[in-house]
Amino acid sequence: MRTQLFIDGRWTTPLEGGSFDVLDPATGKVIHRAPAATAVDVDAAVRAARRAFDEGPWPRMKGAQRARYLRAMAASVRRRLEELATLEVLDNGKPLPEARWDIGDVAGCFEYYATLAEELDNHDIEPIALPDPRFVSKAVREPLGVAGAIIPWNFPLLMAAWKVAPALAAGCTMVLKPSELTPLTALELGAIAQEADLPAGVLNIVTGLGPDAGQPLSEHPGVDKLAFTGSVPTGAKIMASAARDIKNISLELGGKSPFLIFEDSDIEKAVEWILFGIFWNQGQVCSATSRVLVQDALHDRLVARLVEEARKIKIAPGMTEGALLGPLISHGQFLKVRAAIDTACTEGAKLLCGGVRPLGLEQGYFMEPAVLVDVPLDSQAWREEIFGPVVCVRRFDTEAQAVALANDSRFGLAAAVMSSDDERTERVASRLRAGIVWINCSQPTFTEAPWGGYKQSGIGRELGRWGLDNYLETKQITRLVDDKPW
Ligand code: TXE
Repeated sequence: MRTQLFIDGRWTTPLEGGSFDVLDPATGKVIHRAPAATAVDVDAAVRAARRAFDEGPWPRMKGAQRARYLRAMAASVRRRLEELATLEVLDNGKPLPEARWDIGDVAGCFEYYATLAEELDNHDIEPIALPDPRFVSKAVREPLGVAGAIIPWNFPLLMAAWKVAPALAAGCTMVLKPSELTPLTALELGAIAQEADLPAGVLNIVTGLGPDAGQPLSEHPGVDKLAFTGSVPTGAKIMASAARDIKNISLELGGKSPFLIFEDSDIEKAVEWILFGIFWNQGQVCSATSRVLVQDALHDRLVARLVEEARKIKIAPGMTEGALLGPLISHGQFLKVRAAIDTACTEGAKLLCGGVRPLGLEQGYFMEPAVLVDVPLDSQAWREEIFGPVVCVRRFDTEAQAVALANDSRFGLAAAVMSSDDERTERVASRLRAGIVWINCSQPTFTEAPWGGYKQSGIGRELGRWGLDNYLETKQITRLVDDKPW
């Protein structure tokens, strides 16, 4: 486990010498003291990234050349898959098989953007047809500059990859600020960059607290672009910092995603996808389908089966064989989720199961999966992101009512719909105000497809070619070719 920051290709001790505790959420015990960056370290990291961008070869290399570094990083991640997955379990608490998927996806993300970097060599110049024959014009795509990435704790290394891989593919340089709750695997990216011989300053990693390290990064005038995933209040602060000197921003800010289940759905499949859609990663997923809307005729039977299956979920530390639900990330998150359940019950909802610490697992931040029904529409539980293993279920009558209930939210990240009528699912999908709509499933995520939200769920799209566009500027170059007098 690393005790230093990664700045300008070297491991460096924080200039003010601080560190912070890293806890294992399965035990609540301190497992490491990570380096705590402050504004001076962030400044050194941004200067290194600036130099690497302004003077270094990185932004001027052919995409194919950058792709070789990205592929080397992917290979290094694959070589270390087991080690990184274990570290992720220790730091985040998630079950080991999920951590293995995440790390496999990290390697896949670097490989995918390596391919896009290669393709960029053929698509970086686009001729523009002009109505005036005295001019020829072209649009050129160029790297945007120095990017600052601030990421959360729910998918620690994967969230880093979603930003680092496209930024580097585009030719940007980057300063990455992981969450203080999960700094371990992100720091390993420094070693992975070294193994791949990445030029100094192209990727810099500063771990530390939000106000001490994140804020100076978001305010630094040497940063051209900010990419953030996290909460709405922090996203708003980052947007305000960016506004000071008009930095480019992309924000992914969570949601309150609906899952519409029509009465012609297969009840067993519906239960299976609801369970995965909300209890995967302990419900700490920005796209979690936390509001389930079930058509009247199916509602009672479905709720009964849901509770039956939720009770069977094996809750255990992430390294335990067969564990399906690990601990929540922190004591603070446990209390926040517990408070959300209590408030829901005082507001009129009924708790059918869960929401308590399982017997025998009192040490960590474990919670039994909770099912809430009759959740009032104006309650906090229905409206605000809980970010834990809590599903809210309501009934609906007509398709129009279901769509209206689904769209009645300040968020719009994801939504899901299930029905055996394909015309209906297509119709509903087109009416849902969300950046991602799953039909007859919930949560499958592909590096190739755009990811991001409507409304307060954010600005911009990650993944796919949209993710690369996040880190590119477009320049118009127009030449006068016929200088006869005008
Ligand atoms: O998020 P924060 P927290 C939601 C979820 C969760 C809640 C709070 O509902 O319960 O947010 O989680 C850095 N300037 N999501 O407190 O504060 C911080 O260090 C710059 C949804 O962990 O948004 C971390 O690296 N940076 C979500 C990152 O911001 C600052 C995933 C995220 O932390 C900062 C996680 C500041 N002033 C939580 N303050 C999703 N969209 O997936 C903090 N940070």
